Amino acid sequence: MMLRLHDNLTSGNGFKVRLLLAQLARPYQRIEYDIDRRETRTPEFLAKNPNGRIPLLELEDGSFLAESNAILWYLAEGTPFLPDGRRARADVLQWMFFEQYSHEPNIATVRFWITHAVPTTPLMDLSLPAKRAQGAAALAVMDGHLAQRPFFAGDGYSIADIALYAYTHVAGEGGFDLGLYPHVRAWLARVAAQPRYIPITQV
Ligand SMILES: N[C@@H](CCC(=O)N[C@@H](CS)C(=O)NCC(=O)O)C(=O)O
Repeated sequence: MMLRLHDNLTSGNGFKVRLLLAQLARPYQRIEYDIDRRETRTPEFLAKNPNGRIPLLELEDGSFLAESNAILWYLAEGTPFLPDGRRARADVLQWMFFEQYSHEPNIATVRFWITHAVPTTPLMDLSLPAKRAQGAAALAVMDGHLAQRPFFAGDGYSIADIALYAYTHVAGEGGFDLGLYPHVRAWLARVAAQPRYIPITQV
């Protein structure tokens, strides 16, 4: 059986996996879910991923792997997208954990609320200013790191860059001003210039 990606085309988390698969030139089947219609919350999908979220990679043996950054790590093992060396690999993990804790919950969540026209709740109103501030802080941390080096970890482009690129390059859709971060913008251009790069909505 071929790899099968359970996915949504607007999702940056899904895009991480689509981009790496494209750059690895690995064929796969893709199944689209309408997350606004809660298609990942059906009993059938929950049997595949009890956490009810895409991306979800169905492996050749029929088992399922969830969490975008775990999927990146699995696919990149043994390829140039995951560097050798204890320190370089730990640096990749450092930036992927940073992405999931300090970046994605702020930048991706605000983008989702806006682009999916999620009806406002009092909790969203309360948390929006903090999410904007924490998202901006994450972009500033990235800008500082990228002032010193072209990519996030190891000696070149890696899955740390893919993980952080996915929601950074569309941060403007959530109202974040990328004009404030020149080193981030230069890095976005370097990532988009990588061989076999695809845009977020391209399969
Ligand atoms: N930490 C997870 C987050 C996955 C996630 O939030 N997926 C969203 C789309 S980006 C989703 O499936 N939402 C549908 C839902 O929660 O019902 C990852 O990195 O894969």
